[in-house]
Amino acid sequence: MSFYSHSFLHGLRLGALGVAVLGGAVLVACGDREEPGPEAVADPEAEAHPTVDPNATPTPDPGPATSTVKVDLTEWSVTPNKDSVPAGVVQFIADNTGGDTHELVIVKDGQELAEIEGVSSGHVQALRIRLDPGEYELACLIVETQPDGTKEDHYKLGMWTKFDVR
Ligand SMILES: [Cu+2]
Repeated sequence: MSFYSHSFLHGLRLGALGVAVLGGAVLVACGDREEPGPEAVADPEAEAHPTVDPNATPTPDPGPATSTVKVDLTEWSVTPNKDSVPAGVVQFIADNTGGDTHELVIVKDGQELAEIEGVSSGHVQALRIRLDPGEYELACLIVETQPDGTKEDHYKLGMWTKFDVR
């Protein structure tokens, strides 16, 4: 039963979010922290998409972008060229203008919806994702361990910003 619930919700989530990563692997967070159970059924994200067929195959391509957001990644900031877009298919272009490797993660309610991993210094990579209205975060979640053992947590150093979809 609990396995069924989890698969059901996962299907909803994938169905609701068509994610395509250009030039990279498709990666969709599964929400591991969520314990399947009665409370998971009340997931507001799932309830927001009651018409999605739980048996539907995830759409690998969300379709053409309705908005494009260029996101500058550097030490230690994530700076989109706009702080909100209308709901729809958003193309994020991550531009690493810094010296370290960074990533761009789209976060909603503490869940990683999609990410562009490992953007090297001086490189640009894009992804498209369908986003519903709401408050999101754009973040780099890389944590590096230095030779002396200290951690360099990009998020804690400031690599995140709020992003609104209206
Ligand atoms: Cu970073």
